[in-house]
Amino acid sequence: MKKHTNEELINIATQLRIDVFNMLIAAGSGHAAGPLSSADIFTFLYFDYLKHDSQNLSWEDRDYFLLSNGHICPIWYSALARSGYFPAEELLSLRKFGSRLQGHPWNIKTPGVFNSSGALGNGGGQAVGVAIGLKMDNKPNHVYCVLSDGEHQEGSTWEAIMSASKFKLDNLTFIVDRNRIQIDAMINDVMPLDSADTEKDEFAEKYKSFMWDVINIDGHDFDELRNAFEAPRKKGVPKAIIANTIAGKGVPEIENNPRFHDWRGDNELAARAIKHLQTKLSQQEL
Ligand SMILES: Cc1ncc(C[n+]2csc(CCOP(=O)(O)OP(=O)(O)O)c2C)c(N)n1
Ligand SMILES: [Mg+2]
Repeated sequence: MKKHTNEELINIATQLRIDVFNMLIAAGSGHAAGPLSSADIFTFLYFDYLKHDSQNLSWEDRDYFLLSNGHICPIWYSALARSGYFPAEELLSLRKFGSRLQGHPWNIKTPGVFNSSGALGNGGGQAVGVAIGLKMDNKPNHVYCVLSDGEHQEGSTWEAIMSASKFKLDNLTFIVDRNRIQIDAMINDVMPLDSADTEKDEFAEKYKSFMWDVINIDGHDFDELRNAFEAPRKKGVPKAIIANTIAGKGVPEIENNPRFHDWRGDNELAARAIKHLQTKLSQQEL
């Protein structure tokens, strides 16, 4: 996989965000806040870090990537299309009857989609299973799984976290999109994961108490993403990268607002968002 400079990654991430809005307009529904908060994570993974080959899906040396919070799939689809898994024009078939790009990822149909998801709280356990399988086969491949913060309200996520340290899965990395919102409100108003005192860092402490190595980063900063992924692994210890992000990142009109967890067909707002992002893209390209 070709490596990119941070400037190139910023442009790619902007393009992926534009793709998301075009998909939402075409579908008339979907999700906006999570795809945008995780756009830089997906850009970094697919355009810089992951060992993957869109022309050779069963490449022996590939990394395994799983998405747990399946509703943010527009950003996954966009990253896959732009890295050659299927034509970018197909993105506009999001959520259409018979499309390969369903509203929640379906591994049987979509090239590059390794796991199906949508029912939250399952991807972590699936990733643990894959990592255990690779260890059993003495394979060196690595497993990466993106999860949302909302999924950490589910017991199954913590069972996966607990199992990963028991089975010494140093071939496993979780990336948490810590955007602090969930379906219709702020996480801390619905079911808090911490006391919101960032000094205390209690969410990271939870992972540490389950014997994980934890790195807290700004999930929109490519240097911080790179350093976190490249940080040496501790033998026998799984790694969690807590990517602190902004819901709806990139479009000020929708940032930090749980109302945009899902998309309710506001095409004028989508058009304004695309214009804003295209202006950003043209300025970056100068
Ligand atoms: C098992 C399960 N329970 C409930 C839902 C409904 N649901 C869809 S998204 C969501 C919010 C989860 O929080 P998060 O993923 O952090 O949301 P975001 O940051 O994308 O707004 C919920 C409860 C679901 N998809 N699966
Ligand atoms: Mg969230």
